[in-house]
Amino acid sequence: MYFVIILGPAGSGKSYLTKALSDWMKDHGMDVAVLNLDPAAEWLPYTPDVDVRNYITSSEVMRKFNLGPNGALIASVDLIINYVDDIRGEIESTSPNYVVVDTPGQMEIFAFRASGKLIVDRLTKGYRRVSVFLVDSYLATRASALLSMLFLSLSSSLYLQIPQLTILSKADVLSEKDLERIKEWIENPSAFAYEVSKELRGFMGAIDYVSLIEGLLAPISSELLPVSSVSEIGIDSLYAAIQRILAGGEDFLTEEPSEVL
Ligand SMILES: Nc1nc2c(ncn2[C@@H]2O[C@H](COP(=O)(O)OP(=O)(O)OP(=O)(O)O)[C@@H](O)[C@H]2O)c(=O)[nH]1
Ligand SMILES: [Mg+2]
Repeated sequence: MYFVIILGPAGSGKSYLTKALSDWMKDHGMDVAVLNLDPAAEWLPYTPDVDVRNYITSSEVMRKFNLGPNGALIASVDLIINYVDDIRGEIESTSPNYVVVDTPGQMEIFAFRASGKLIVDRLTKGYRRVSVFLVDSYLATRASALLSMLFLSLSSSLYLQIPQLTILSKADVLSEKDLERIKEWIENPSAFAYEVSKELRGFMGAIDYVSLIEGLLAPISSELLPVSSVSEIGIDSLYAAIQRILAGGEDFLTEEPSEVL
């Protein structure tokens, strides 16, 4: 079994990508289970095979403990830990090749708190995993916003300690020109830094943006892959990139049921 964990800020397109990627894999003959780990989701664009909401929902926690929406989400994510073994058992009983995991909307609650890491580690223990971090294309056309998102991507990867792919979600909203500009920034840290400095007009002028950007881009191995769940742009490339991380690109390794490591 291989875990693909979809991460990203609220509204970045995690749930739609969970659907698009898992549908694509199924269409290509793979055995995929979809796990919803968002206890606050009221509606999902897919039907999960395994659903945390069968164990706990934020609305229930809100009522029971008299909490507001954020407090309830924090508490429900903390409480998921009690059910991780059951969730893992449900997944293992169907032993799919891949498990695509949709995560809670407020990523800071999941990716930057002790319980999030604990849940991911316990859920995936012994199996290979990769996370896919979504940078919303609506933000990526502004160099300084893209830079902030790259920080966020790096910090979630450092916190969860999972190999991570950083992708541009909702790429269908970008024009060819936007895509070219973003590609140039990624390939050329000096051009990226120049644009950031221009936008920030001297704010934090003491920062050496070129070195900073070089450092941030180093773990984003090749490029910021443009992907769309609506037009399916880049889903095949995303799958190939996932494969490269999980199995060095050898399909046969991930298309057969895996041994526990
Ligand atoms: N144009 C476009 N819109 C998209 C795409 N993917 C998602 N969206 C839209 O973006 C919004 C948020 O998508 P979701 O998949 O629910 O995002 P999310 O990260 O799961 O959101 P939360 O779980 O609420 O944080 C929805 O209105 C989708 O219709 C895409 O590839 N292209
Ligand atoms: Mg969602």
